[in-house]
Amino acid sequence: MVSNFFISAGTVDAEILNNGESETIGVITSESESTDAETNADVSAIGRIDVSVSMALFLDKADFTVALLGSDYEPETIHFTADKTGTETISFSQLPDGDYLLQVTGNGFKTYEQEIHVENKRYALQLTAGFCEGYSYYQDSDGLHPGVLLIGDADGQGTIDAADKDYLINLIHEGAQVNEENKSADLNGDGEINIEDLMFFVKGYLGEVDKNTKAYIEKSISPDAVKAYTPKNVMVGGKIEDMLKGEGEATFMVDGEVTPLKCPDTV
Ligand SMILES: [Ca+2]
Ligand SMILES: [Ca+2]
Repeated sequence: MVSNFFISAGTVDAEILNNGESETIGVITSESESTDAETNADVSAIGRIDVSVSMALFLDKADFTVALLGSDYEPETIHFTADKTGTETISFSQLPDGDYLLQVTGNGFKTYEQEIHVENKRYALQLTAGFCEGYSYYQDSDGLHPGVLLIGDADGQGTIDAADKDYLINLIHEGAQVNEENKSADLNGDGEINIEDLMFFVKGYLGEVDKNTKAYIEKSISPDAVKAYTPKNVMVGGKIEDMLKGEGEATFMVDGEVTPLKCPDTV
């Protein structure tokens, strides 16, 4: 027996080809009328936004708060230290279609904002603290680059301008210690306010000129769009949804014959 799985956007047809004849054993679709509670999820709220944040600056400490305005999600905070860099991903799933505003804030960083129009898909964005090597961020480039979290908001007002430079230089001149009021000026998070912070300010201040710091948004099919419906004459082992997402394997038994299937392979 030969089994084929045909997978398309949101709809999956399962067929068993037996001796050259085709017999459709089921149509798997996000709109199928299954009695399984899991397959009856609200198909109008399948949008998903995945935000990845990583470090492209050598900082002792940095915390970022990621919020999706327009959604019911609470903001989440990401912590980085000199020893803990890497990439952190925050996902917002089951989003109804509509317009959302991604907002990322961090001590000493310009407030990052990007509008995302959600329409039944998965939207993936990468953000980096600082610019990455190997990408062109100029306005007339192709725009295929991560978004940039700009360092340099020394006075904690959410923007980077000449006032930050004056504020920082005054603090350095005074030999100020870091406290709750001026902590934004400790841009590199090392517990001191000095010339190193001024260097980081310059990175962010100059970084904005003629640059596009917004992330390219990668669109793909939402994993929540893939819902499985099992016909009565088919027994299933494993989770079909996991298999369709490429995360697992399901076993089908039709008329007593077992057929293992693993997406995207055909058997
Ligand atoms: Ca500022
Ligand atoms: Ca510092």
